[in-house]
Amino acid sequence: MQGARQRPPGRRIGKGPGLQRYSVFALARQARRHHLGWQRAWRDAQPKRAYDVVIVGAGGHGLATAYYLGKNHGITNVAILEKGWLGGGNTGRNTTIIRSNYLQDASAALYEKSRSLYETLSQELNYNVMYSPRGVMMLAQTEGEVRGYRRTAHANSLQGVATEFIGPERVKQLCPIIETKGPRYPVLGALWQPRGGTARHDAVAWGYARACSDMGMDIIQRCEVTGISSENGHVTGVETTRGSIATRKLALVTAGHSSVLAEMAGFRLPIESLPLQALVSEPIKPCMDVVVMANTVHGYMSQSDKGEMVIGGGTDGYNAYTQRGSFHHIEETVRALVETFPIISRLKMLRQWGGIVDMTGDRSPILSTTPVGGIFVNCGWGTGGFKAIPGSGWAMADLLARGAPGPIAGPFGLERFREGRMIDESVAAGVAH
Ligand code: FAD
Ligand code: PYC
Repeated sequence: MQGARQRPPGRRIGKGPGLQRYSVFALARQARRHHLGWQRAWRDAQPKRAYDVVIVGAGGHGLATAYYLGKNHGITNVAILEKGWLGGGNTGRNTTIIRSNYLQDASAALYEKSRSLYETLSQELNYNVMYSPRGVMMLAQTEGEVRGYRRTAHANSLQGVATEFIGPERVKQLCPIIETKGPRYPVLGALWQPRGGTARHDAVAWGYARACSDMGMDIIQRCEVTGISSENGHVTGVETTRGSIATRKLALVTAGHSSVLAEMAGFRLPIESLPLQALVSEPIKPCMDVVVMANTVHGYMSQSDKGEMVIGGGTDGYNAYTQRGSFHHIEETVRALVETFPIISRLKMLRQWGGIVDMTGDRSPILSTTPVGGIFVNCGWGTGGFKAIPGSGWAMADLLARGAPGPIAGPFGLERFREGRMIDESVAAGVAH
């Protein structure tokens, strides 16, 4: 790529001449200086006239794409444009569940790649993303779910993903606060992934941002893309609220706003945008050290390091762009969880918020070339893309650098909707839709 500032692929991030390394020694040194010597984690970049690659959206997926472009492919003349603040979209609004217990081979390969990258992400980025593989269980509360999860456990063992189907006694042992003999749906077992868990969502965005900035990439916040230009069927640049920027490679990584960006480029995406909400309770003493998802009654819960119960349910039943969500959904979610965990019945809820998720018909993502030359799209993660950030970034960087998908992104192209080659994950997607 001409004019690219090249960095040898595979170089370890965090040892750049300019970048302060975080360590216990750095902490001690800074403590002696009253913490006045810390650097900014990333530069506040001004837009240049042109870049080799422009990425729209500084959520986890956009930032991870940029990071692996630099790390794996040596491409660093990259701008990441963000209309708000980095990590302010779904990446900073999700409930941080990480798992790879999907049914289809293509999904298991993508999500397990991602989960395995999470295992060492803090060391790789020299930034504590607080990955906590505390274990994730998906409760089976109907005979249909028992059969479905047993099937997934078998598929996972063939795919090399460590999950197992466990009975109700083991569920109770792992999570004593569950009411296994529930009033409507008793717990019949669960799909258990011991190395699933959670991570700190903001830290994932911040860690990638810091590493990208260290590689010389420009993260440009408060810079909304308002138009996309092309000539002879190939992208030439973008219009933004901070001026025009030329590029021959453009990645649209804007989650719930993907259809808006696609319309600017002149094509359509099979995406629906829906609000999904979550809430947290007042902090309480540690009472739960696993993540539990109860998809039949329709709710899930984990406990944060601060002690808050982190709670979510399903998407709203209609398309919208409000980062809020409807009130009756909270009621339905809380009712489901009180039934599953009676001890939370008198907890006060502290905060509630929403994000706009990008849903495909088969509940699988899109990592793809598009009808416009040089434009690539990464979207359709719906309710479950936080767990996928490292793997998606890895695969998307490959797609951008080579202009064609590698083995991980291959099955997730847009053409699957035309060819009827769906990757059906409507059950494994984790929340009911
Ligand atoms: P985002 O983080 O939304 O980033 C896209 C960015 O694009 C935004 O910052 C936006 O401002 C920017 N943008 C949009 N339009 C423009 C424009 N015109 N110009 C410039 N910038 C623009 N996933 C899990 O795996 N586990 C979970 O437990 C989980 N829980 C969830 C709970 C909730 C309540 C929600 C809402 C989502 C949840 N998800 C979960 C899904 C997950 O959050 C998303 O799939 C993931 O964060 C998507 O990341 P992203 O980088 O694609 O999108
Ligand atoms: O994908 O595991 C998931 C998830 C949980 C809550 C929202 N999404």
